[in-house]
Amino acid sequence: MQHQHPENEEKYKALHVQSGVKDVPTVNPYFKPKRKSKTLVVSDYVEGILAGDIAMLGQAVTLVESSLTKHQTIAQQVIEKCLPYSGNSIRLGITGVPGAGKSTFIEALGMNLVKKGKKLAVLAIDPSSERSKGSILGDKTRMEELSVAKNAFIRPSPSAGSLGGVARKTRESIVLCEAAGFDTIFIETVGVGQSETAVHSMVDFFLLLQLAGTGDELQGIKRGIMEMADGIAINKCDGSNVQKSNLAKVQFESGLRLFPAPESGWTPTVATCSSIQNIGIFEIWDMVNEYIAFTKQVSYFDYKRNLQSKYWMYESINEQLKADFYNHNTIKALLAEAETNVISNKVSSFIAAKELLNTFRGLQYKENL
Ligand SMILES: Nc1nc2c(ncn2[C@@H]2O[C@H](COP(=O)(O)OP(=O)(O)O)[C@@H](O)[C@H]2O)c(=O)[nH]1
Ligand SMILES: [Mg+2]
Repeated sequence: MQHQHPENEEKYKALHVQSGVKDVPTVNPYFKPKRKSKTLVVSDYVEGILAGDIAMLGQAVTLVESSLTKHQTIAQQVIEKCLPYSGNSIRLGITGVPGAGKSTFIEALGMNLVKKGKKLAVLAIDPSSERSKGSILGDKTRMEELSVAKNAFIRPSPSAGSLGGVARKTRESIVLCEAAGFDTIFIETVGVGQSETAVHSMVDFFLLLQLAGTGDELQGIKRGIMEMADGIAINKCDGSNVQKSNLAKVQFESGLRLFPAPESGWTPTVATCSSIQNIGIFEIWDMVNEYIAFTKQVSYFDYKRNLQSKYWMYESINEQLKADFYNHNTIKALLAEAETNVISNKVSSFIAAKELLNTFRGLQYKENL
C-alpha cells in the first residue's frame, strides 16, 4: 500500500513513509464473554443445600437476611422445603459480656469439634451490628483457624432491622444449615439485654461465659440471664487468674442454688476453662452432651423444641401485625395526629389506640374487598 503515499513517489527518493497500523481494538479480542449467570430458582437453592454446597447455603442465607419482598418470597419457599431435613443437630447458644471470650471460646471448641469430624455452623445475633458496623468482623479474626476450616460455616449477624427481625433470620438460617448437614450449631450473642432471650428460645443448651472477679457472682446481676443458663463457664482460667476462677466457680454454684429448680430438672453446671490455652474446653462439650442425653431421657428435649417452635410462630405473628400496622401510610399520618390529641388531653391514650386500630381494621377490610 506504500504507493498510496505521494511522498513515496520516485522524486522523493530520500523519503519513505510507512503505512500506519490499524487502530488497536479497544476491547480484548481474546475475551470470551462469560455465560450470563442463570438466575437461581427455589429448587436450585434447595438441591444445593441438601447436597451440602456451602456456597449455595451462603447465598440462601443472604436471601433470608434480605428485606426485599422478592428475596423473602424465595427464601420462605426454600426454608419450607428444607424444614423436613432440619432438626438433626445440637444447638448451643453462647452468651456473656463483650470481652468474656465468646469468640475465642468458639474458636477453641469449634476446632476441637471439626477435628473430630463434626460439621459446625456459627451464627450470631447482634442487633447492634448495624450501628457498630460489625463487631463480628473483629470476631472473625478471633476465629482465624475456624473461619478457614473445611467443615465450618461462619456467618456474621444479620444486621438490618429490629431484634425480633434479626433473631427470626438467625432462626431461619439454622434450618438451612441443618438441611445442609451441619450437625452442630453455635449461636453467639452480644451480651446486651434482649438478645439473650431470643437466643435462648432457639437453642438446646444455653451457655453463659463469665469472668472471675467482675463482681457478678456477688452482686447477682444479670439474674435473668443466669436463670436462663444451662451451664456456666468461667473463662480465662489461666495464669494468675486460676485461683480467682476457682473461687468464682464455687460462688456461682452456691448462687445458682438460690434459683428455683429449672423445668427440665437439670441442675446447671459450673465449669472453668481457658479458651486461649485450650484447657477445660472439651469438658464443657461433655457437659452439653450430658444435658442433651438427660433431657432426651426425660422427654424434655423435644418438648422444649416444640415450645420454641410455638414461641416463634407467635413472635412472627406479633412482628407481622406490628409491621403491617405501623407501615401503613394512612396509619402513619393518623398516628401523628393522635399523638397531639393524647398529649393535649383531648383523647385518652386508650381511646386513641382503639380508634386507630378500628381505622386500621376498616382499611384492611376495604383493601381486601
Ligand atoms: N487470658 C485469656 N484471655 C482470653 C481467653 N479467652 C479470650 N481471651 C481474650 O479476651 C479478649 C476478648 O475475647 P473475645 O473472644 O473477643 O470476646 P467476646 O467479645 O466475648 O467474643 C481477647 O483479647 C482474647 O484474646 C482466655 O481463655 N484466657
Ligand atoms: Mg465476640
